[in-house]
Amino acid sequence: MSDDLLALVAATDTALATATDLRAWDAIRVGVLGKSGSLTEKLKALGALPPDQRRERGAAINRAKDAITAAIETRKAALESAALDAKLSGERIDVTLPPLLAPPGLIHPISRTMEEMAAIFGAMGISIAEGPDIEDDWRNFGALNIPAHHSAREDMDTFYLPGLNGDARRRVMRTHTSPVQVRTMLTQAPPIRVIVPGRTYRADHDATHSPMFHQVEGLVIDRGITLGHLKGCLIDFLREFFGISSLPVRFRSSYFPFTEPSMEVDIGWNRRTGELGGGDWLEILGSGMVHPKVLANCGIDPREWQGFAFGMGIERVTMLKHGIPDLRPFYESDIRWLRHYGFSALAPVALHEGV
Ligand code: 2U9
Repeated sequence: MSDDLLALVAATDTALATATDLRAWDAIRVGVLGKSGSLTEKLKALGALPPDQRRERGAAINRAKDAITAAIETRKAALESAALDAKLSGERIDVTLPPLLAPPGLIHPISRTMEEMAAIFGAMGISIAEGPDIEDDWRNFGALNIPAHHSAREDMDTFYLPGLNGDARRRVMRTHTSPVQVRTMLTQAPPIRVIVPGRTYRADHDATHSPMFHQVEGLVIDRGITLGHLKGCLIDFLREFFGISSLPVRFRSSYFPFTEPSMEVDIGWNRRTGELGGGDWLEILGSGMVHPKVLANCGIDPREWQGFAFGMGIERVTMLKHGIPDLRPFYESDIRWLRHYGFSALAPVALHEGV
């Protein structure tokens, strides 16, 4: 390469090194390779050379052009990457801020009720247990003192599934969350204090029944547990949950195979207006002292340990608390319904504010 071309390559390198932005870089590119650029002018001058010098000079100019083009592209990539880094470091995003344009997501009333229950019972020292939706016959019925051919099995309109991998025993979609308490007793030594919120299934479908609904059940086992503990726990829960400190609560004797004695629990409400606290009674949950046979079935000695249990429908208490008139929209994912009855994700349950 001749001296003038070497000098041009070196001068371009020096100029590129001093270019600090893409505008300065482009001015250098145009000054060398543009229509009237210094290298373009040298190409134009080729025509004036005698043919024997033209070929050698042409090849040398092309080599210089290749070197200059490579230097220009390398510098461009470096400047672009520096510009991107500068832009990104100036654009810090606070991902914890609520979205400005999209409407915020809402918490479904079922989830909200479960969270409120977790907070209220949690403050009493009761924790949450979970288990599978598909169970075996023994955990859903047998262990709970509901023998084969017992009417409770028909009452619950059970969905059955065939056994797995050639197992002849049919499986059941759990008709209540009680099998989770059975699992808890079989795997944990007492004392036990759990609530079990979750999906349950019964072959029932009309305006007030859904084949899938939600329950929360509770189980407290310790030495010397009495009906007094059951009553105190449930009265406190109901008054806290409905936000009425003087809510009337009544215990009425009943029958369940898994508890003895058993009680239905009613709260005061106004039959005409639906308002809570009034002079009529509304059944809201079931409860009782865990049947000694159930404790024994689950490996717990009923002479040493006693317990109480309760169960309620989550949809039912949610409808009552918020004046929701119809069960069906709970499962329809209609955004208009959710906007009306949903809860802000940014205002989670806070016991000290009341739930
Ligand atoms: C074990 C021992 C005892 C759970 C209980 C009820 C009473 C009850 C119903 C209320 C409305 C279900 O959603 S509902 O249809 N539940 O009345 N449930 S005592 O007793 C248990 C559970 C597990 C091991």
